Amino acid sequence: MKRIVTVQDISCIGRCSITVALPVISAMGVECGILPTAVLSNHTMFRSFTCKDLSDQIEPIADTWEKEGITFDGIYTGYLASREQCGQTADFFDRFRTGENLILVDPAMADNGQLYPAFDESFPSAMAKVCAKADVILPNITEACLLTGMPYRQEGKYDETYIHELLQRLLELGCRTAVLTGVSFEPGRLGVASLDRDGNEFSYFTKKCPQSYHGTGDLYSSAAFGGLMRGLELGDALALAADFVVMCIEATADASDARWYAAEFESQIPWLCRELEERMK
Ligand code: PXL
Repeated sequence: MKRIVTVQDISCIGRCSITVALPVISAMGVECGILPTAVLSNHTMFRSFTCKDLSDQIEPIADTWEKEGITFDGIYTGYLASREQCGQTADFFDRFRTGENLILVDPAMADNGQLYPAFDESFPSAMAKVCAKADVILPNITEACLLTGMPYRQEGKYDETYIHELLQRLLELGCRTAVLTGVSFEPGRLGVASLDRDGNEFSYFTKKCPQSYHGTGDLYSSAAFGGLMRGLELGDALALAADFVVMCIEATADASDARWYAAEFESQIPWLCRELEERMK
């Protein structure tokens, strides 16, 4: 069985980061180690939150893993709590990269044209250095603009040329493959577009659900990474993750006790497992 480590926070309530990555990646048949960067009472889209920064734990944990000879087939990073942690994460890549493992960075820091509340304007340049060391990065359009300095354009106000330029600028950060999430060229359709250093392009669109819930970006990255770890081609992994997120959003919208602050993914885990096996054939 493949073993990965995911580096992101624990938000105790609000289904995001590690409380999404761990169940989703485990269910996909991949051992999921965790390196928690912070413990929050809940994610930062609530009116209030507590945050205990765990930066001082990252190095001793990494030292111990190195001493124990622990290795990873993949490293997946999400929300990082500070600029300092971006530097620590880049160092972690240098220590645990083997040449064969896959490093995926979801620069979770912004959405809908705005940085998340816990960050200031200096954060994106620190995250860009983490992206530079990744094999695959998975920003949304807001994050891609903050990483590259390109102007942010809302849905309906951009075309394929804009998305292609964003992807090219993301590759210039240093990563091997850039995947943009939340791309829409026509009403009612939403999807992803990717470009790699060899010029290979891919895009995949699903119906656009009218609802939106927090944590769907983390569900997307976790499922895509799980698929990649199980040997799916990039395009197949991106498509599986997109279909999974639609299933989760629809299940949440149908639930009588749906919570505004998170997408209900648990009920869709059996679908994800079945579909993964099917698409691996
Ligand atoms: O879903 C991304 C995420 C992860 N972790 C924390 C967050 C958010 C988004 O707001 O606040 C703490």
